Amino acid sequence: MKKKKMMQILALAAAMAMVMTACGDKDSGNSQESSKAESSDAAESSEKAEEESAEEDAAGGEVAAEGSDVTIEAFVTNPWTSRAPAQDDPYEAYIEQKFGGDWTLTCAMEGEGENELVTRFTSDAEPDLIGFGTATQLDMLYNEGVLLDDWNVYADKIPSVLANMGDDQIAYYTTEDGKLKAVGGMPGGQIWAFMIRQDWLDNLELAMPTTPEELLQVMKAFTFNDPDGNGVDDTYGFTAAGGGSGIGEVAKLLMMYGNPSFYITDENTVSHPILDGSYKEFLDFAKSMVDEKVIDPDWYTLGWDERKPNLFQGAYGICYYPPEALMMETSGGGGSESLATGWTIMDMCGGKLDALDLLSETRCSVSAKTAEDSAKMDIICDFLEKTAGMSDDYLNIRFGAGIEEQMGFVRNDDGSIYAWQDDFSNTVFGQTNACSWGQLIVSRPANLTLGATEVVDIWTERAMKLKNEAMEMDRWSVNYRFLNPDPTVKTEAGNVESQFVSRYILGETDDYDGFVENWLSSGGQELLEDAEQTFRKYGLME
Ligand SMILES: [Ca+2]
Ligand SMILES: [Ca+2]
Repeated sequence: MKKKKMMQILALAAAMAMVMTACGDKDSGNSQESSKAESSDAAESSEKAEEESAEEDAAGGEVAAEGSDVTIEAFVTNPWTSRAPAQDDPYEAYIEQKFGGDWTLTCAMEGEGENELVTRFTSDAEPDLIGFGTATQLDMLYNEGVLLDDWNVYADKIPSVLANMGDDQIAYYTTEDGKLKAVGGMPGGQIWAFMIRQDWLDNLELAMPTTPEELLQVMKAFTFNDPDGNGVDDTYGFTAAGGGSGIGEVAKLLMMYGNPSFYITDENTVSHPILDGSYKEFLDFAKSMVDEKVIDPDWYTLGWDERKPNLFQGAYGICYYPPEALMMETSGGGGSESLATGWTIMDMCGGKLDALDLLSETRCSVSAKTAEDSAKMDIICDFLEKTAGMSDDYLNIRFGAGIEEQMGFVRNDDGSIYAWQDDFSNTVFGQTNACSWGQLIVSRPANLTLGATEVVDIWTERAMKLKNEAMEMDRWSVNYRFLNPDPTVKTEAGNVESQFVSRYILGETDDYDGFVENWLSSGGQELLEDAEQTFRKYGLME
């Protein structure tokens, strides 16, 4: 079982690394970063007594459903789900028994979601219900006119879905002429924060840093003053997992100095950290960190997974990580229990954390052909409505409660929910289909916590406490989360940025003004204009 857990966590980490890489872009408001981090972010339990009967019911439903002439193919492109569905899928049986129809699930290969969808639509074999991993995939098909034109038509069948999405998310998916392109779960992704070792601060009699200068001093002490008191030079102030393709979490230090992306100034104009100078301050801090050797020297090359053993063994004094995932993964990775209480949320040293996610991790729609079939739409709307929010059907499908052994959830008096998965290899992160089906309807409300044991342990206690603290932190304006620029332009400008950042930090160039010009002419100016247009479209600026 230990080994299984480890495998699970490794799989998690791999998925996360993928996400982090994919999210090198700070402009992608709705980004996957959080979501993927789901890996880290992951997480999210029932009455065992119900399990057996549920299984029997499900099995009975399957028999009946296979006889149904209403077939519904669900198709998901989220990178978490890129594997073949299990045989004799109990989730499929549960859904068929609950909602009717003969369902099947198709998971796109990792990174191939867009291509596979295009192929399906162009060969007249479009799936019915599609869970899009990115808004770009949704827009591509919606703009081709091959998806349901307007979900508002079904408003009376999915009131809970629309209520849970929230006004901002609905606005994001609403076209200029008032049509709703897609539906999603509750807004939110993994909650990330800078984490710091309070026990090391205490050992060295240091206070929580509150400015970048103090932070650098703390990083030095964490690197050179034996903060863990073992007499060995075996610690670093900071860590990142650049994976050879970027600066990783170092980029998040920008948030000490200013907005992480495009924003509306006090003068009602649009600006960006690259243009307002805060980016330069961040670069200088990052360069000092590297020059002073207070960050793991492998920070630029280590992948997300490769860095984990050191992280779990307590080699780092500061990291950028979802606190919930840090607790869960450190526990699963064999970290000392002292790390459960050692890690705490770091002050942002004059800055703020990034805005909470505006969107849910997946957005769903149906093909235009499916929309013409009222029998299919009745079943699909019933499925979406009854799995909205944190309903029992949602928790069962998303976390296997009542469907698989060793999984369940508890509703606490304060409204929070604790979901537990006793065997990670057989859970939402692992080999069953909970993750895949769940990705159609995924929501990550902050009051949902996931643990590895039915009884809440120290790691889970800390995870909940730290997540709640992170939720209370000051955050930069959410406006940038509405941005959805042309992906080609964003990529081009992003490449110019990441190349310069690496060279600047490594001391190969100091031509910041030249970089700004290059960035503007390589898509930055277009992104600036897109941002202003978007802010005006949503009524965020005059
Ligand atoms: Ca079926
Ligand atoms: Ca030491």
